[in-house]
Amino acid sequence: MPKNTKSLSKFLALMLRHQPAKFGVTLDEQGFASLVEVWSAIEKHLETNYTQDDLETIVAGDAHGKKRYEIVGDQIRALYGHSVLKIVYPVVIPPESLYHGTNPAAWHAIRENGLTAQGRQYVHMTTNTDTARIVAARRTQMPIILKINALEAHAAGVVFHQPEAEHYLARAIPSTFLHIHE
Ligand code: HQG
Repeated sequence: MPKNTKSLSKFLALMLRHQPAKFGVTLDEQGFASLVEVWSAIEKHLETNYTQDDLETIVAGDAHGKKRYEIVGDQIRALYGHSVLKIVYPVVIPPESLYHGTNPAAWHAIRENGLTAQGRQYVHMTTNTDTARIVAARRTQMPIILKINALEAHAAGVVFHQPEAEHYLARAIPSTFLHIHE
């Protein structure tokens, strides 16, 4: 049974999204780091003895199937959420609908201004309402699930990216493509 992989996942996010240099790790321009450097940082900075299986469990996705990292050959990267670089994602055609979980206070602003990236590089959307609800529940007891007419937005020129199967990104979504799903 894997140990507290959440701590390792949070450490990877800090290192691979925000502060690689602090942990002696170098990212290439698409966010990839050498697994050797990453293991060296894990073993130096974390007290738990994590195994390759633990790392692979995290890379495979969390309990809700959300993938945050990928391993390619002898390298690993975070799939999104970087503050130190901009990954170049291919442009994709989105499904007809996507979902975004938010909270009542934000909804007042979103209704006026649409979804905007706030502190991030992109607005994050999912293909399923369960994940949207979990994202929203980080901030509120009263999640608001927005349905995005994604295909329509795409037809109107909004550019979508897809870092992993259930997760889409866009710079912004105008309010005309949004409505409350539930
Ligand atoms: C809201 C985590 C006011 C938006 C999660 C959200 C996700 C607006 C908040 C990923 C707005 C931004 C992203 C507007 C949007 N005015 N508020 N015009 N437009 N908002 O954390 O989507 O665990 O930056 O609704 O699971 O909550 O890091 O984005 O409430 O997948 O892997 O402004 O981050 O992934 O909050 O979460 P965030 P998010 P990880």
